[in-house]
Amino acid sequence: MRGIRGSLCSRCGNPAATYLRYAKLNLCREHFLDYILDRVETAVRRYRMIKPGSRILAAVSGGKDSSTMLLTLSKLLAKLEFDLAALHIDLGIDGYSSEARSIAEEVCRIAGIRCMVVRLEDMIGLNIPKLARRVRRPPCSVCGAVKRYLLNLAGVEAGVDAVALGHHLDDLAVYILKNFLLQNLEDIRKLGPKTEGYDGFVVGRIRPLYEVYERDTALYVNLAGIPYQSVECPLHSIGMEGSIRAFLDSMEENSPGFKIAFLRSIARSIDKYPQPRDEVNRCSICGMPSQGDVCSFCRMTERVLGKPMGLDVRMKVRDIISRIVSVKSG
Ligand code: Q46
Ligand code: ZN
Ligand code: ZN
Repeated sequence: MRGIRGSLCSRCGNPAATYLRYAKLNLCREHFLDYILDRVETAVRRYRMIKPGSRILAAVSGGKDSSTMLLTLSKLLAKLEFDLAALHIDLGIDGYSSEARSIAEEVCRIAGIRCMVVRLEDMIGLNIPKLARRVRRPPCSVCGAVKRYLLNLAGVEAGVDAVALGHHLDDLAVYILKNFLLQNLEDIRKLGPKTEGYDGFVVGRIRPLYEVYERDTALYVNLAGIPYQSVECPLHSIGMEGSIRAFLDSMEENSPGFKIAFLRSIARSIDKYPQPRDEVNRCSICGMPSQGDVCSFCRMTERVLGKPMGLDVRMKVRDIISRIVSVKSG
């Protein structure tokens, strides 16, 4: 446990488990868990992520961030009156994915939330390492595209109002600043706390951890006694994000709370960033978002397998969802 030895919780006077510099608070275990739950609830309300009656599909990876998101959302079900189910995508990465899957399923069981699993190899006969080799692109770029496609597809097929993503404040700050430096301004708009879905083929996205630090998600799962995957994906590569993260960390070190202020300003000005022009057409094969006539997933699978797989995948995902009879309601 972190925290200054001998410090007492600012709320109850019991021994503190941690000190939060950005909030100038010493907190014991119970008050830390309550504090993070409160931060999530405040962000969900502030950015109007969930309305009463909303149906939300949470993407769970087995990592600490999405587990924190799932646990906190599950504790808000009754209060905010929404429905929640979870989706795990099994990417088939050796030494990583099987553990990720069993932990994700365990966390869903603990949270009392139904979990559907979409196994990429069952969908297209290839896992991420094989697909990336055949496409000759970096694994993370292929993996990111596949996850985005499957999440949107599952969200559309499940008829949910939004997919909930476990992106925390530290990662979002890095992505936003990177896109600003590269002047990919349309991509900044996609990184806000909430993006709207449209026309029944683009599902909305929400980020309940928009104002939660990565350090706090690690502490949350630790103090809550929740299992989480500690090994990093063996295909992970850092690239330019590493330097941007180091810069943002030094800003935070000198001025605690800097990243929160940065993300709040972005959320306030998000409408000033240009509207993404991509993904406004429907793929003529699978009906999912596409820049042109055929979506990138159908084009990619056609190139490596000789057949665009979007429609087949859609039918398989529909079948998985039909077996999830209902979702837990508040
Ligand atoms: S799982 Fe996939 Fe990540 Fe592994 S291949 Fe890269 S994107 S690092 S979150
Ligand atoms: Zn306390
Ligand atoms: Zn398609």
